[in-house]
Amino acid sequence: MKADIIKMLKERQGYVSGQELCRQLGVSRTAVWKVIKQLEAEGYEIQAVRNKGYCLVEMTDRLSGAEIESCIKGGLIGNRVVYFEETDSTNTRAKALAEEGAPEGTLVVAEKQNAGKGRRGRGWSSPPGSGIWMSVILRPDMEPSRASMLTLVAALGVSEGISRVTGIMPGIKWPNDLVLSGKKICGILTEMTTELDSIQYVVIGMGINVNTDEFPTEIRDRASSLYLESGRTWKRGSLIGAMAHAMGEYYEEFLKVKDLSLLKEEYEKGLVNLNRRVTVLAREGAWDGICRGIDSQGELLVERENGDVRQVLSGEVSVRGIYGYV
Ligand code: BTX
Repeated sequence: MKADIIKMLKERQGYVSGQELCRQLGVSRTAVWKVIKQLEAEGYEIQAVRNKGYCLVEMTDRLSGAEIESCIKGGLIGNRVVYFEETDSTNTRAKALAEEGAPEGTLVVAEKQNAGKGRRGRGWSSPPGSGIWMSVILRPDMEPSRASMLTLVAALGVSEGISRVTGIMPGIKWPNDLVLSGKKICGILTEMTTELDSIQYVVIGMGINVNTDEFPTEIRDRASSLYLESGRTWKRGSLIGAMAHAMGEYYEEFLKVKDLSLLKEEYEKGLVNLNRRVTVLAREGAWDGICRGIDSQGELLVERENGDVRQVLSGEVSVRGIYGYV
């Protein structure tokens, strides 16, 4: 009910009468009044005027389960929201929920992670109040070998969601980072559990630096945020709503063919590596080439000096630009 009231207040430019809220939600005036008081205590500035009703004047950027639910625009992703004030890692929580049978589309969000995970055992800085740390549970009916493509689907969704809300279009550094001015503003970690030859569930974790104004010294030179790049702060709830919606749309496209052939062009539009020299850090040694895009399986196409084009599998290698991080 809290999420419904937030949503109704947000959608209306002016006042919503208490009577209307009661009627729509099928609850008493006292119940509505109690929720309004709770929302005020949580930082929403609500004007209550006799004979007119309630009007949302301002809201802080504080996240809560109800705030996130009020921002979800329908679609698969975010059909269920699980929110933590603090947790170890939303990926770890999402995996536990998936084991218990949580449905596809469940979105797990935390204000703070005390053990945020990057890839290959690396950490992810996830302080409270400034970023979006979230994971989504997917249950696609396909072979496990196709799951790594979902990282690219998520990158598209996050990038499109950011662009719809802020007008800023981040670049994609294949396969799983979003960058602005050559610095990382988002990382994606995909984890999977399989059962024989099929996927039981996939958890896609996304960390987005939104209003971060300062990073730990060890990542300061390669991390940035939407705030640092645009000079203003953004409402994380609106971003979550837009990213979840966009990701749902791309995921639907992906499921039609279970590969990236319908999304390849869109992905390449954002690909910062495109037509640039990259260094592929493979286990057998590093080699250079020019990035020519991706194929329908999400592999990076890298042209060598002799004109041969090699496919680079995500997970196997890291790709670096010859200058700096991108
Ligand atoms: P990655 O291995 O590509 O990147 C991790 C590296 O990025 C770290 O070693 C560090 O150098 C740098 N780094 C750490 N924190 C940040 C940050 N906040 N911004 C920019 N750079 C940073 C990328 O791994 C995958 C990250 C996924 C994070 C999400 S958050 C929600 C979900 N839960 C969870 O535990 N992980 C995912």
